[in-house]
Amino acid sequence: MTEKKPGFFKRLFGGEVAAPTPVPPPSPEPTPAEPTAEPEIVALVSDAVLAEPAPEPVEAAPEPEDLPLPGPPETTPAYVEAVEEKAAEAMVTQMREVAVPAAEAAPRGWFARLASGLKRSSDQLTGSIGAVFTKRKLDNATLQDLEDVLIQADLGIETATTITETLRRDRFDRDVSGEDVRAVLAAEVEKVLGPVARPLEIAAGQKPFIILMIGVNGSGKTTTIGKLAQKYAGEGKSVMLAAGDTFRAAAIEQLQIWGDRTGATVVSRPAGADASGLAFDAVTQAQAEGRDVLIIDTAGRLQNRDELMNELEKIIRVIKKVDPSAPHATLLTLDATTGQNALKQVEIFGKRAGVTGLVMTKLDGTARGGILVAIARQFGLPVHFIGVGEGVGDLEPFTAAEFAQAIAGRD
Ligand SMILES: Nc1nc2c(ncn2[C@@H]2O[C@H](COP(=O)(O)OP(=O)(O)OP(=O)(O)O)[C@@H](O)[C@H]2O)c(=O)[nH]1
Ligand SMILES: [Mg+2]
Repeated sequence: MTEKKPGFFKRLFGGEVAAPTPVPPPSPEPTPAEPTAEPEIVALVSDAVLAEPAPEPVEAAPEPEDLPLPGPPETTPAYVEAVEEKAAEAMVTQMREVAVPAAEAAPRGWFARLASGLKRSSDQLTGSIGAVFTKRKLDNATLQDLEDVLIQADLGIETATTITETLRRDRFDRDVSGEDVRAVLAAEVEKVLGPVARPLEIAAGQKPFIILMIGVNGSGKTTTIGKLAQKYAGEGKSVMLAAGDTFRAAAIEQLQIWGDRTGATVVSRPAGADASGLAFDAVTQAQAEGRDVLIIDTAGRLQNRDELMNELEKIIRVIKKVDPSAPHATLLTLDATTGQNALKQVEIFGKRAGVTGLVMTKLDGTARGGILVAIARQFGLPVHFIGVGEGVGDLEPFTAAEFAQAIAGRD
């Protein structure tokens, strides 16, 4: 994953990164009401379908009474449910089998881990910049090519324009190296990200400090909760987790595993229970037990599913009934691989749920880390943490200078 892949320039223009069209790509994430859209499940369905022996060629058309039941088996609710259950079981088994992952990453320096996490983004960007700036004096065509590269890297049109205009002003008609451009890029990215790189302060007087974790399906909410539980428990805080994703199969057990790993108490209700009721219980219990931190998980939901966003608003209303000042932090997890759709997620979750801060996950698995710059410029919301891996140690406080250096491929 961290190895430099050949042909990134081709991939850039060949389609791995979306073309700079204002139309957001369809979200890769499923909706809770459409269980077949779950990526792992889709994969399992395809595997199951692929694993089936190819039908024998038939000599003659079968009589109507010999025809199989109508509809392909993978579309029947029972089949989908069985596949979903299998996928959930597999995930939980995998989580149980894997020892706390990536604690082993801890001895490596923070910048090294960030740089290796962001390598795909920086390789793509710096490789493309290098390709544009081969033996060329800085002219209009080069600047145009550079602007295209920066836009394709999801940095946003304004940042792309600022960088090219800075170069035009300072270096026009002169030899410019890739390194010169990367320095300007890093400086501009840092300027945009500086104001949003703000730590999540756990107010000492606020007990319990209640964090609500929200986001689209699979964006990394539960994993981030596990990482945060580890961090706060490590600081000597008493942590409680609430299994507010009462919808998805195995979500409760997934959180319980994180509770076991980190020593945090997990409050849960049976699957299918009302999520706001669970939130009410959890806040009440955390108050009664004098916990320092309560982190509430929620089911993944697409921002355009109105009824699911209503449910989220209800969860927040119910939390406020117990503690009117809560939630003290409403964190939106954004999957960096989503690209441009993340902008819509921030906009709508922000309006409906009053997002107070962002966590960007999976920066290690994408060439699209530049989207964070576009989000910062457009919304100015604090970015508290970034996820650079699946392990418990792979959550880092967000710092602008390091991120800027790493994404620009500078050491
Ligand atoms: N590479 C990488 N994987 C991550 C990161 N954060 C989470 N993941 C993985 O992403 C997948 C989904 O993470 P979850 O934490 O279950 O996501 P979620 O938002 O709780 O998902 P739902 O509850 O289904 O909405 C898991 O396989 C995680 O291990 C990260 O920073 N880097
Ligand atoms: Mg989850």
